[in-house]
Amino acid sequence: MKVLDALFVKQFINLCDNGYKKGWHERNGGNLSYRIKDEEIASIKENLNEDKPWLDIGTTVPTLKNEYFLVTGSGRFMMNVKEFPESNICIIKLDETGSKFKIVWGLIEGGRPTSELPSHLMNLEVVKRRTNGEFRIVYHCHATNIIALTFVLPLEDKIFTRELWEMATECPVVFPEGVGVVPWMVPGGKDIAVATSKLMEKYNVAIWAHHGLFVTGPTFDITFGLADTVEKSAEILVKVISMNGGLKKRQTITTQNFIDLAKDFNVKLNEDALKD
Ligand code: 2HA
Ligand code: ZN
Repeated sequence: MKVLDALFVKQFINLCDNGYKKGWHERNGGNLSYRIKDEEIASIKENLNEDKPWLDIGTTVPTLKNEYFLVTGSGRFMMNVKEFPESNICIIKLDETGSKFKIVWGLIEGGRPTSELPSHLMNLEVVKRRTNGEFRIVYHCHATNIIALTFVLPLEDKIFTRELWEMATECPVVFPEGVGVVPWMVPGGKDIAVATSKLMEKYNVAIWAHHGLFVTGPTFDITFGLADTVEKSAEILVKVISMNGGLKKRQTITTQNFIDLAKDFNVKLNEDALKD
């Protein structure tokens, strides 16, 4: 099968386009990675070119060795992925040690995979282990309202979790484990990758202060839906704060409400965020 005919490639491209339409991908902002299933690779194998040089990842991800990933290109614009996928995304294969990769399809005009490849692969490694292989997507976007909140809320997991939960009743059901926050760090390197992947041990959402959002999930819809839910909640919070001269709320979803909700929806909420 042609690579562009594969369903996972279509879904990947669709996510890029939906994120762009949301306004989360100005210029070359944001990136996406997908750990490809064996049967999906088998279906497109004849169209991959394995005769390529190995390049350094910049970190080591031993449990992802020999696996294939579909990723966005460094410096590429999400805006262009739908129209020109072969120029803007690529499939990479990792080597025996999980420290090198080669580009086996895509980026036909040259270039490298996303500048955040270390963060993507380290997060994919953590969530692969944590979910027994179920999670295979990591998505980074510059979600406007989440970024805005990192200028006014304390950069604490517990506070972001509680505030975001309070803004929409479905939030604690969609991300019961809460969200983690990474303080401002230089993007693109191993340090921010290590900090983010530590958070991915317990959360599916990591917020990068003054930068954006990292989310992970099992399917494209669920992963995008998670970013969408978190950002929608952040947008409501920005409106509430703006209307109300600060963080004072006249009424909100209370601790007892969350406990009742968790019981009915059968979810286990992050206990830290339930403490008043
Ligand atoms: O791809 O968003 O964090 C550009 C970025 C880096
Ligand atoms: Zn970014």
